[in-house]
Amino acid sequence: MALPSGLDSQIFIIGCGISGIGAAQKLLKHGFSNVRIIEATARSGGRIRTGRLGWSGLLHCSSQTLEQPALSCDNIVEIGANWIHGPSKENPVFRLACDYQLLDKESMSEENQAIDMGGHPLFVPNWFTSSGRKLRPETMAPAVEFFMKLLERSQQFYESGGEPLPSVGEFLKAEAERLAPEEWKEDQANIKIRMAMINTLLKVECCVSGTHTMDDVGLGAFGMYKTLPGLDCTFPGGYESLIDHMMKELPKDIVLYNKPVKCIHWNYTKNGPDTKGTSFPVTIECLDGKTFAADHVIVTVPLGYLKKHQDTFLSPSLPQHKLHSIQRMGFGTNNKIFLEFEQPFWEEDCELIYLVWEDETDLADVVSDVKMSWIRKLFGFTVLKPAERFGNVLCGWIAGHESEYMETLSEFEVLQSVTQLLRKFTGNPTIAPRKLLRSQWFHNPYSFGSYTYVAKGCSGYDIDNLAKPLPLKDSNAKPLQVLFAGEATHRSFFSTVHGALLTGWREAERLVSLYTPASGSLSSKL
Ligand code: 6YU
Repeated sequence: MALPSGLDSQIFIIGCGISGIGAAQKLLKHGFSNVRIIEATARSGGRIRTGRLGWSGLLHCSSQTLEQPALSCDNIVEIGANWIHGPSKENPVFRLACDYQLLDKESMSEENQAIDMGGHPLFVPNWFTSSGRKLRPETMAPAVEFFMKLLERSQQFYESGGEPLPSVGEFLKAEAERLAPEEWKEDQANIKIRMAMINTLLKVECCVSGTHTMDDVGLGAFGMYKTLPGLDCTFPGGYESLIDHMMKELPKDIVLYNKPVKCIHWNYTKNGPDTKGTSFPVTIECLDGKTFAADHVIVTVPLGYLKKHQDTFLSPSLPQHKLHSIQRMGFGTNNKIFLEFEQPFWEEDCELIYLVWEDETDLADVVSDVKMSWIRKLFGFTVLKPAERFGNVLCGWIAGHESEYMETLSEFEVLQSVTQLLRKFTGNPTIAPRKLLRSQWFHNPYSFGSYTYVAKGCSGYDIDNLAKPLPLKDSNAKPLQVLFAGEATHRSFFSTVHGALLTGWREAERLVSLYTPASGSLSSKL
């Protein structure tokens, strides 16, 4: 077998999100010299995307503007990833952000790193109902506490097995209906409104998991997702400041932008004028007809893209077990709707606004008529803090098919619906947001949704299957032709930025250990 020459191997990375950038960084650090990233769009960052409310087009705060955040970073909004989930030493995104000095002091403090909220930070809430009432914390806090305990229980089946129902949604609803009457028997007057609140909390979970309904999320695998300690924090200069810093460490011309890859031909030997007589096992075919010969390709495209193009993105097609795992795994939509107000209508310390529909006492986290009632799926708003930096800005959250339908409406139509909603819930007929910006992740042709969840009937083996490189181990063909990274390929941290980064590093390391860097020849591991 003709062996590639090691550190001068032609390595292409498909996708310039954080996993692709991380893979490139690691490969270059280990001495690989022919590394290129092919990106479909005109920008780096993928699902890390910082925009500005009130600007046409998306801009991001560059690292230079960090020195004067109050003036030049105002109106920053995160269209994609928002928080570092679990910012503590074990989190590679937190470590990078600290190294680049991108976080404020409080986020980096030992106290914040030690706080462990199990993935559900306790925001200071305000509750509004569909009859324009504001509810008191004493009325609503027990519903939140009750629901959090059920959620914790639903995560335990991963370790213990024996899950009584197939999905998280079915379990949460059955247990809430069974236990609530007993739990609140001394407080009959509030049972109905608390059940309506549980409905709202189910919609919150749809956003957290990035799914249409919690009935689609597998109960047995729910606890596979691991949280890290640390109080979730944001980037004062925008999440894209992290991408900016990482990109500065790469050679200037490493990325080929605006080059969607159409097909990866593997187990395909190409000898041509541009390959200088060498034979390469992989040819990358771009949509514009351009081709690139490669020894190795690291694929980092989102699972949503793979689902959509599973039959054509690789040739020969993906092996059956990999295809089945791609089909089984979940990839859903979570969108944001940013609104700016002249004056806040929420309390000064409020961090989260819940909307509770008083008529939703039967537990269901989907709406019956998406076109007419999509707005009911929007569970509420987080408040962008501090107001001196962001202005009076709320971020509305909406998941599922209702969210996908929202994307098809004009900004004006969305603004109208949200304004009506707010007037109804606050009882104030004059409330009028003055700016709106919403994300549209489902209609993004290079993601087709927001992030991965472990769907009903799916397990960690599906994630492992997806991550397995091609050709499979028992083949005699050249090894590690196509490798798979991206958030969907991390067993414990899928759906996160740190998960994505770790997978980029993992696949780069797989190539590093294939070669012996010192001699530039294949290592004894083969
Ligand atoms: C996090 C958070 N967060 C909100 C929203 C979204 C996401 N995430 P990329 O897609 O970045 O890169 C691939 C590139 O490939 C891309 O540039 C494409 O253009 C390109 N490409 C595609 N096709 C191509 C082709 N054919 N040719 C060439 N190029 C091509 N994560 O840590 N904190 O707050 C959020 C959030 C609205 C959309 C998030 C968050 C997810 C991250 O953004 C995401 O994982 C990474 O950026 C992905 O990087 P990548 O490199 O893999 O792909 C119990 C339990 C439940 C489990 N869930 C827990 C919840 C945790 C997630 N929460 C998220 C919440 C928010 C708010």
